[in-house]
Amino acid sequence: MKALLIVDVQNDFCPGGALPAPYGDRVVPVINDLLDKFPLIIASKDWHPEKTVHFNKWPKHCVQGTKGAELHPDLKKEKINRIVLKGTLDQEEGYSIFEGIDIDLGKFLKDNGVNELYITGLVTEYCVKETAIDAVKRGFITFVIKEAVEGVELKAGDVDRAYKEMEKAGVKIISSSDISG
Ligand code: VGL
Repeated sequence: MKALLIVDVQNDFCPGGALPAPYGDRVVPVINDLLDKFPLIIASKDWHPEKTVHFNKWPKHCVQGTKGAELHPDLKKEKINRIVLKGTLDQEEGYSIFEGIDIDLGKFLKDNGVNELYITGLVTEYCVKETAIDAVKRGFITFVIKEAVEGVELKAGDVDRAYKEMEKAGVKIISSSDISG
């Protein structure tokens, strides 16, 4: 069985947010169009405390309970089966969705018969990449849907390097039109 993962499609990672992917909001309609093709949909939220080691590296973003931490308003949230919060502790980075606190996601997916993961969301070079590589390590057949992810591209070439790293790790990069169902 396949599942869709929606990584951190939150206001702070979209234009106008605290740590925006320049075109972050473009993923929203693409993801919305995919929702009916998946029997199981998990979304993550970066959910940081006010003070965390994570903010030594990054501008303050996705602070628990703030507007910036909310999912993008146009995302069809009613189709999401579970929401996983991550990066919740002050000594934690929380890039991979498998580090979320609410459930042991790897176990939950396996218990539900999931063997294929389709990854979407924000941002390509960090949480998407870490989640995808983590998924391969945990034995899932892992796809990243290229129209459904966006990067921040802090340095020119970062997004390309992230794709190469994911492919090297065994992640398959696909187009949303490749998905049946
Ligand atoms: C992310 C940078 C810092 C992400 C989170 O969601 O990809 N990127 N924190």
